[in-house]
Formats: sequence, C-alpha cells, structure tokens
Amino acid sequence: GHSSGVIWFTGLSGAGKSTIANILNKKLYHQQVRNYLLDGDNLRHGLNKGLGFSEDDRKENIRRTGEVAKLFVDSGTIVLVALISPFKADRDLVRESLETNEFLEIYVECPISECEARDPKGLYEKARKGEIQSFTGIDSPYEEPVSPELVLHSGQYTAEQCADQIIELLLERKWI
Ligand code: GGZ
Repeated sequence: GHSSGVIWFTGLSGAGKSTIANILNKKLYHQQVRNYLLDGDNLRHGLNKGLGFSEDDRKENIRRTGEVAKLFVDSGTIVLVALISPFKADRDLVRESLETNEFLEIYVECPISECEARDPKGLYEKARKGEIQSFTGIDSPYEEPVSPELVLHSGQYTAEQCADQIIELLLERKWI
C-alpha cells in the first residue's frame, strides 16, 4: 500500500505545472500508485465553470479544488493539483485543512521571462496587449511560496527530471 495526500503544484502560467503533473501521473500509475490529477485549466470547464480571475474568484477556485482534493485523500488516493494558486493565504488554507503529512507544496519556479518566451497559448502576448486583464505576473500578483516542500526549476531541468525529483521526495517521505 501507499499513503494518500495532496501534491499541490503552484507557479506561473507556462511554468510547467500541468506538464510535470501529467508525467508524474503516468509514472505513478506505472508503479501501481493510485493517483488522480486535478488540473486548473480543465476544472474551469466544469466544477469551476463561471469563475474568472478576480482575487475572489481565484480564492473560490482554490477553495473548491482543495475540498475535492480532500475527498480524494479520504478515498485513499494521491491527488495531484495543478493550479497557479497565486495567493499564499489560499494555499495555506488548503494545507491547514489536511494533516501535516498529507500536503506537499511544490513550487514550479520559472522566471517570467522564460514563461513569456514559451507562451504556449499566446496568453502573455494577449495580456501585454491588454486583451486579457488580471493576468498573473503581468497585472495580477503571484506570491512565491515561503517554505514549499520542494522547488522545481523548470527552466533548468526537463519536465521528466522534475517529475523524478518529486518521486524522490515521495520515497523520502514514505508516500510510496
Ligand atoms: C492567469 C489565466 C488567465 C489570467 C486565463 N491569469 O497556463 P494556462 O492558461 O493553460 O493555465 C492558466 C489557467 C489558470 O487557471 P488556474 O485555475 O490555475 O488559476 S488560479 O489558480 O489563479 O485560479 C492560463 C489561463 O487559465 N488563464 N486567464 N488572467 N491565468
């Protein structure tokens, strides 16, 4: 068997949260570790449909996703959550709603210049032109984690290497 808990990815748009979480999801599956991925971008089409990017809406987005993650933890699953989750207070609320050994905050660190150069969906370009408002890192804040369990430098390592760094942490913490 293995432990259940939440692996919470935070970081800028384009930092690689979803990519790394998807790779980790497959690696864990192949190791017979029951796990489920909650991806912000997907949840915004269903559970969190109707929420925008104001501070209040992001707060609600994170709260709801945290509640769902908790249900998965109760079911004995490792939940991977990939949300920008820009506000420290919102991330801390999710952490406090779980046991100490059930929450791992992973900061996917990437300089905004690099995220902007990648710009996989062209959103930074739109934000710079003023076609999108309240874009994280441009005209909406991102509060860096103060003491995350792990910092991944996605500009220096491949997504595959980042996923392996998480596996190492999960082994150290005896989650798997
Ligand atoms: C930030 C935005 C915005 C604004 C649309 N600000 O990189 P993506 O495109 O695929 O994923 C981002 C996603 C962010 O949703 P989250 O639920 O993770 O955000 S939060 O935790 O802050 O609630 C991005 C896209 O939506 N997107 N507009 N204004 N990201």
